[in-house]
Amino acid sequence: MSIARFVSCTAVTAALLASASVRRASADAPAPRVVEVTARRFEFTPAAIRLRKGETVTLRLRTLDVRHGLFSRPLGIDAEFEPGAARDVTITPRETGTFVVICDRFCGSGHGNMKIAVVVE
Ligand SMILES: [Cu+2]
Repeated sequence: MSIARFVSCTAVTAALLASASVRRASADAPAPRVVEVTARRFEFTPAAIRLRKGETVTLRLRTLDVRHGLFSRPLGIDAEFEPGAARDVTITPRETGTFVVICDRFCGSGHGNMKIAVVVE
């Protein structure tokens, strides 16, 4: 094997190893913490959630009765979920503060009270 060919093979091997380790790193990344959120007329459980700024979290949304929504512009949440299936919404809060997350699908007379206080620390 010529020197040039050896160097070329070594470079290709190094590149393959580097890309393999990048793939492995992302595959090994811990799964986001899952926060279960249950909706029913006219409340969410839990009514308050604490998150950490920069932490990726999956909100697993379920409804016990009718279709509900979950909306917060600052947190980037805009989801609708129906009976019979969980809906996952993954977010990474970028700002600290307290955010009011609302149901934005009309679900009855108490709909306006459906809120979650999300505290990002
Ligand atoms: Cu509602």
